[in-house]
Amino acid sequence: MVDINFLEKKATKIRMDLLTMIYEGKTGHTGGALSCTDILTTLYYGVMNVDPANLNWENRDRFILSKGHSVEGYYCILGDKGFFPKEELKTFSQFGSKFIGHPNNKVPGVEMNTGALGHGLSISVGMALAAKMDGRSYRVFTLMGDGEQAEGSVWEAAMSAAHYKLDNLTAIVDRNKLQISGSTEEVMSLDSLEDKWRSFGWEVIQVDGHDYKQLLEVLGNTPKTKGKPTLVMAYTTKGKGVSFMENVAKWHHGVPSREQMDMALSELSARLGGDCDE
Ligand SMILES: Cc1ncc(C[n+]2csc(CCOP(=O)(O)OP(=O)(O)O)c2C)c(N)n1
Ligand SMILES: [Mg+2]
Repeated sequence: MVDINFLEKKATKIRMDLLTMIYEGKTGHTGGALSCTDILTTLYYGVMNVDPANLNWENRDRFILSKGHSVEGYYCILGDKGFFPKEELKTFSQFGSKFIGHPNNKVPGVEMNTGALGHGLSISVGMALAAKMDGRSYRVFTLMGDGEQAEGSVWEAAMSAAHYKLDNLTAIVDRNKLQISGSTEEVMSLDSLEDKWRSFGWEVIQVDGHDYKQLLEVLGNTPKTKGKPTLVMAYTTKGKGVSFMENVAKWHHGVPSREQMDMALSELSARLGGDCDE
């Protein structure tokens, strides 16, 4: 099993990289990208079976970033894993770059274009169903936002995943309780979200979305119940890792000033304890 300290350091570096990308690209969904960094790091360095040298390997695990606006950490991880030269990320959000502000499948490692919320789960259901039909053992993971739960298409997909007994499908909700313009409870109340998923026939597991041990244990061992898709409700903090961005709705989409960048990078580098190379 992958070392927890390794994951923690890796996630901290990914946070520093994604902030730099947003600062240099002068645009980005900062809060949501920081919110899901630990989930993505755990998936890509500790759980999923993917091979950057063999993009079309039929048995690779699939990942769909349904909350596509939080693309920055995802690109940084794919670059770090060697899906493309990291240098290319310097073109983020520039005219003509394939590294646009939402995932697109011109980027090696990205399975599907996303960004219009509410579609990642439907695509994932198709991929999981295809695995069952073809007798393949790969798993399918998708990450949704909690604001995204207001999309009706999420629930059509949820219903069909249970109907087809897609236990090779794991959906994660980044439960940071904020969406674009304020709290999820104010914009579209969700509680009890766990009960909703359970009533749709899913196995529901709650985790602390910043606790690598819990994430590894749960994401590494789905399905818990044969014949049921799994919903991992990951409780997170939007803007996690940068004190002045945490739980502040306006950082949903925001570019730090030079001074704010320096503060953010110094907070994060303090967590590395002097280890900046690995
Ligand atoms: C179909 C659709 N409607 C609206 C938007 C605009 N939008 C972008 S992000 C966002 C809020 C998403 O909130 P949440 O899912 O909670 O994401 P997170 O908090 O993780 O950033 C909205 C409404 C969109 N991308 N797609
Ligand atoms: Mg949210």
